[in-house]
Amino acid sequence: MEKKIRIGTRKSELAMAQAKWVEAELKKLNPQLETEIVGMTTTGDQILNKPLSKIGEKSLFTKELERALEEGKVDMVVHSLKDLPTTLPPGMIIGAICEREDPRDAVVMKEEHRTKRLTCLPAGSIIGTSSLRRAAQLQRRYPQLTISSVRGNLNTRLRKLDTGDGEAAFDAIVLAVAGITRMGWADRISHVLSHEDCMYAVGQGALGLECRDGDAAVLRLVAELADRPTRLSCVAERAFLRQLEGGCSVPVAVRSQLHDETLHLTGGVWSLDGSQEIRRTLAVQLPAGGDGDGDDGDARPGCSNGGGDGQPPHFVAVWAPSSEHARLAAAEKLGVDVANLLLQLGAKPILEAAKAANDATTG
Ligand code: DPM
Repeated sequence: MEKKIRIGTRKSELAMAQAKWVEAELKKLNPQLETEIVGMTTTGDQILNKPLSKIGEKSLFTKELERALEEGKVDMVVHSLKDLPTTLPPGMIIGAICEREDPRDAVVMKEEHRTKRLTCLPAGSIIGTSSLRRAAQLQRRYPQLTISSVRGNLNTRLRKLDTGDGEAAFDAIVLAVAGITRMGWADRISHVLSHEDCMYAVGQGALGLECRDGDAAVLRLVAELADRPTRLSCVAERAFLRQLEGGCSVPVAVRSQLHDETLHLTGGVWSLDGSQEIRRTLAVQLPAGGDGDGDDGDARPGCSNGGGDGQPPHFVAVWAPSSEHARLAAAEKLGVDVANLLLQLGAKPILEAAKAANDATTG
């Protein structure tokens, strides 16, 4: 590729670290490639005083970046996949999902509690998170603890924990292992939460590379960074979320595992206080096909909008080579099936009540 590749990203330290990682991986595979990282501030970065779930607008962290992509000011945008809505604006596509880090959440304790687990904290201890998903699950498992909102970027949150500044004196905060690790703070993790304690967000721990659909050169380039197992899991998770019509404003969580070509997906929904829970697991045996690692083969990046072979062009906005289409269709169906099962079991009123209650309180 002759031209310089401009990589768009938010300006937070985490987002910058993620963009630099992608840039380095691209250069490993293409030593001649010229690249530039373009950092941008988004609406979401400017509203620091409200919990995410209360800001009320989807794509808060992605809109400005997508405009730059559309206008050709950047050639791709690096996102935490969990911040990318399941439906993208027309003309945009997730060209690749990179290998997932540990998708789980972790507890970071205040210094004096460092070696303790959540179970050992005194009643009334304050746990900081503004994720409704974490709050509902933790409240259910640990009713003796108090969950309190904390926002700001990761640096700000850790500082609030360590200095006791701000809205509450937190005893611990809960964050994604992936983010803490990418910031170089893995040593601050007191313990990782099991799936019984807290399932993770859709797409958590994976990076999504958003591109212009039809930009064959860039799609070909990013396809080299795609990780097949991560893509399968994340397509199932995203299909689950889309079918539930969930987002940041409701407590929804997942867990997925790929063992010997069988994909297992657990989905859950909770009331805001965690008192109600619906959680089920389904599995699918993925069809054989493709060429093993599946990322080149007959891949024709950029032709995703009209293969003429009757296949859907992409899966929950994720591009894939046609050698993977049958498996991804199965993964997508798994996500839809788990969502439909939860809906049959009464997920809808729980989600609607959570949405209404969340909208009614002021942030
Ligand atoms: C979304 C949520 C949060 C982020 C909601 C959720 C956490 C918000 C909060 C959709 N995006 O997880 O239920 O704690 O107030 C975000 C983080 C990462 C990506 C930080 C984190 C980490 C990297 C990754 C914010 N987005 O969750 O600790 O998961 O790849």
